[in-house]
Amino acid sequence: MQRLSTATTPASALQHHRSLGAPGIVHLGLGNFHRAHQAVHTARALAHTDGPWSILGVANSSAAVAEAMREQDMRYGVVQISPDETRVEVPAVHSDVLVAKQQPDAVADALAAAQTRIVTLTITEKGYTYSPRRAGLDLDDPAVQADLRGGAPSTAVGRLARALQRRAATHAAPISILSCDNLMANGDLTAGLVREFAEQLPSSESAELLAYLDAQVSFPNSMVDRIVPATTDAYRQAVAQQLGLRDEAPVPAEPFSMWVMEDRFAAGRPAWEHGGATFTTDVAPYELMKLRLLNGTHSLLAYLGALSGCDLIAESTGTPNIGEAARRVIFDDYLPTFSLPADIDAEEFTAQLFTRWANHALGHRTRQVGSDGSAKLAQRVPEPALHHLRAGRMPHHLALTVAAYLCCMAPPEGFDAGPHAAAMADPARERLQAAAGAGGTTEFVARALRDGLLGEELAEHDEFQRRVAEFVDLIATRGPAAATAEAQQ
Ligand code: CS2
Repeated sequence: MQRLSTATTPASALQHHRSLGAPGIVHLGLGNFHRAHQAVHTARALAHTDGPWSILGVANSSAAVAEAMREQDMRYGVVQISPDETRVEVPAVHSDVLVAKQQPDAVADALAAAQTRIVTLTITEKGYTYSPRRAGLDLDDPAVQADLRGGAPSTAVGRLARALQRRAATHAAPISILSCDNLMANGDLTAGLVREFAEQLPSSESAELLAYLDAQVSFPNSMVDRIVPATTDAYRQAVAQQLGLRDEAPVPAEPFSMWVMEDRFAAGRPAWEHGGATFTTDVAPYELMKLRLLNGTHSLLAYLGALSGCDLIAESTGTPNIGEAARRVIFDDYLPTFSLPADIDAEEFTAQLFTRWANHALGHRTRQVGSDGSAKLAQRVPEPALHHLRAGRMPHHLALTVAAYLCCMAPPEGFDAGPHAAAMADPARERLQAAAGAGGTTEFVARALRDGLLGEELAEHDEFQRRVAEFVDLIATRGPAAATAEAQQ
């Protein structure tokens, strides 16, 4: 079978037929999410309005996708999966790809180039070297310290700050840094981290960078939403079936996609409004809706699902006691904590979420959503939990979410969390297991929460800790269904 390439892509699958303009966008984090989200919206925008906005995609360390894309003239299929249809589209919007670990200088040059006018980021929550304990840049992280000392940076914040320093010292051209990760006020957060990095530099360097940041760099906030599972052979086969071509880098995705951002671009932008994105002056209500209703509930579905033997989010959603727990966490614990955007109806949005989660054909796995909970939960649970606790109410299903996470990471003695929990990757797993080793459940939960997992205020909340500990014990002794029944009383 022929390989996907410029010559073989059928016109009917191409999202965009123009020749590519200059790489005005450098993207950090060449993962599936970027390739099925910003790349697709950008291709649609370029199909409508041409411009110097091709994307230079930068993978952090893994070379596999970059190599496959190179062999395919930067092309790959986005395999859109709904229960009754599979469609393949080829965005064809990348002009080149790099791997930061292998080509650090080329990445630094690209970020510093005057023609680069936007840097987009999908580096995942843990890629920001953010410390919830410090509520800022993790200055205890050896990688951050190394980046501050100099040499080729290895953290995203270090890489951005060093590139911006170079821009400041050379052409000083304006640029926008657009975070597309699931973090509250992701633009403000990124700006704050880069500034903190700048403040740690020797004073003359620091002053120059801070002045450039103030004058020439914008950090718009954005909300991104599309469920994008990991690639498997099934998706390679789907491209083979649909296009009759071999694609070694396809990306599966649900049909739904949403992108809402602030229109604060220091050096222009693609006509994303023609590519399905929405511009607004206030992204916060969309971020809150997304992070709490979708991502927060997703975590509950992942952990309770994994503990109940579900491989897929769709199975977990379809398990009655877990589906009901998802409904309760939405209506009792998340929805009362913020105001929805004016154009969104709670019932409709929630019904749509359940339909999206129930998409079996997508094959979205509990282990994928459950991975890196130590970085994700901090964005999803503490603020809404504190909202209720400060008013004297216990958010039972948020406590249950945290308990289910802890049971997946550090299963209590004699409790088998099962293969899906065991397969969840998390940098905090070892620490949590060590914390579980000594003392009873209450001490374990206290130690785990004080580890910086959910910020200080929640970690010190005795009642919340106790409720989490009760759920951990219930899950371990009587199983997750007993815990959901208890939470629903
Ligand atoms: C998920 C998200 O893995 C996770 O934590 O909650 O990746 C989710 O699928 C996306 O944010 C959907 O937009």
